[in-house]
Amino acid sequence: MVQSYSTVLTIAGSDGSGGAGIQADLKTFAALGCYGLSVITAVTSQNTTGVKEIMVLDPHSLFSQFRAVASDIAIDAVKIGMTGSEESIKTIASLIRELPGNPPVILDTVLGSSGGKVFLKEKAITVMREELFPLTALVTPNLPEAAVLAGLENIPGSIEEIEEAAALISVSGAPAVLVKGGHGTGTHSSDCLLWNGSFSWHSSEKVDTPNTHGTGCTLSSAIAAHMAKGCDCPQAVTQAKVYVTEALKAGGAYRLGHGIGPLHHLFSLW
Ligand code: PXL
Repeated sequence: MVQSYSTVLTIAGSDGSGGAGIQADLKTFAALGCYGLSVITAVTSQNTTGVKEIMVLDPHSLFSQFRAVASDIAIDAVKIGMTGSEESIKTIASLIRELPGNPPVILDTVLGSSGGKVFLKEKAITVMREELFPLTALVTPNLPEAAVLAGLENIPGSIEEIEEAAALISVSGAPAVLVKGGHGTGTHSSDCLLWNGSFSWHSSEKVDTPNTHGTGCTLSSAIAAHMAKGCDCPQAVTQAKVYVTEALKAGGAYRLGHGIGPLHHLFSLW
């Protein structure tokens, strides 16, 4: 009998060291039983010690990569990571608008690397809010990104502050918001989901590991994979957090490179 894959498209940057970006996304899709497709927005030169250089691809290339894939293959979910520039964001928005079937779009609001490299200028953030947010099923800022996107002076810390940040981001155009608490203090990584007008909190144990490079990319990709397979947003978040926790635990046993190593995305295979 002929079967259909659940397909997920990632629109993101390449990380040659394999821990984040497109490479993390494709491994996550594969681990969770989905067929991964990709459109590369930027080529970063990086390793486990940080991002050295970024080459943003021009809108024509995005257009051409996207059209080739989307004109041929049905897409069940989309994950957007590093977008690269204001122009890229506008192009991605117009391409998403013409995608048949309205698949769920998960936007990881990547504003910079954890090492401090800025990926998007302020004007591009405004364009992201105006053009991309309304096209998404979910946006997934971490705490520092939530502060920027919500226009808050301080990084939210308390439950009330985090819920307020999620609400402000939602008012600015995103139908659903997951504020990731991994950068907060405490023994648990508690994420706040604002979905269908109400808050739910999703908590997982914080894994004690030096290898956290690409955790955000991996979580948003895992959410997209579960949504491609038919989960609603809260179910997808719950299951994605289980996957990320296991991948962090398994990755802790390895050493790769001289800096912050990756998760073990394929822990269930080897
Ligand atoms: O984790 C954010 C991120 C996303 N995409 C690419 C990256 C990084 C962080 O370094 O390199 C390509």
